[in-house]
Amino acid sequence: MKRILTVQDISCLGKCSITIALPVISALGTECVILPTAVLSNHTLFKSFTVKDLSDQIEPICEKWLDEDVKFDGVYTGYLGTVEQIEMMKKLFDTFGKDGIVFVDPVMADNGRLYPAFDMEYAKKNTELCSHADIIVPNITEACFMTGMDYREEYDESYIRELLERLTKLGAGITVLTGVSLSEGKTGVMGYDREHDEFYIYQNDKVGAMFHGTGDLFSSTVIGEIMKGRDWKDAMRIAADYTAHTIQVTLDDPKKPWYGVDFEATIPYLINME
Ligand code: PXL
Repeated sequence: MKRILTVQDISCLGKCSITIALPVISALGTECVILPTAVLSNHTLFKSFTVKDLSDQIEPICEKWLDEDVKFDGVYTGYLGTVEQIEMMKKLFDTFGKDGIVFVDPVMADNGRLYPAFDMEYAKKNTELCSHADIIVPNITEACFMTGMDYREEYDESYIRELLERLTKLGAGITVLTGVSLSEGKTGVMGYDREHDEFYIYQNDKVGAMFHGTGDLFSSTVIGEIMKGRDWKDAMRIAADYTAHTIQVTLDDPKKPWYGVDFEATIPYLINME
């Protein structure tokens, strides 16, 4: 069985980061080892939250795994807490990422703004981290913070291509922009594979709602599908369709939580996707 390591926070309540990655990656048939960066009462879009930083646990935990000679087929980082933790990830990639895929979701911003816990220094460090990855999946807001380009709500394909070109210079082999709408009523991804000099666009019907944690759902699905042996483009397509389907199912639930999506209801659908 394939085994990946995911490094993100545990938000006890809120359906994001590890509480999405662990069930989704497991359902797709890959062992998901977790390295929690912090424990939060809930994610940071609630009106308040507690946070216990776990940075001092990262090294001792990794040392135990080294004693056990554990190997990973991939390392997937998501929401990290501090610039110091981002620094630690570079070493962690050297130690545990060299036999597999390093997948970085530079979670830090959406809708034109940084998340409450972050500042420009964090954004800069997160950008550096992306240059150590094989695959990166920023949304448009994150890409703007990473490249210095202006954030736009309305754009055309040339704007997205320019963002992709600038992001590609950071160094990852595969760069994928998420939340890309190239025509009315559509949304999806646009990616670039440097080795094959190949662009990929996938657009599905836009569901008229935004929910928290959907980026984590998308990324967990992508890495889970890649671990199944799926080509990166198929993995992106499946993840985009699955995320859209889950948003729709959540909207149809009269008792939906405001803070996240009902991915629990759609896991059976996911595992049968082609
Ligand atoms: O879904 C991204 C995410 C993960 N973890 C925490 C967050 C967020 C986004 O706000 O606050 C703690």
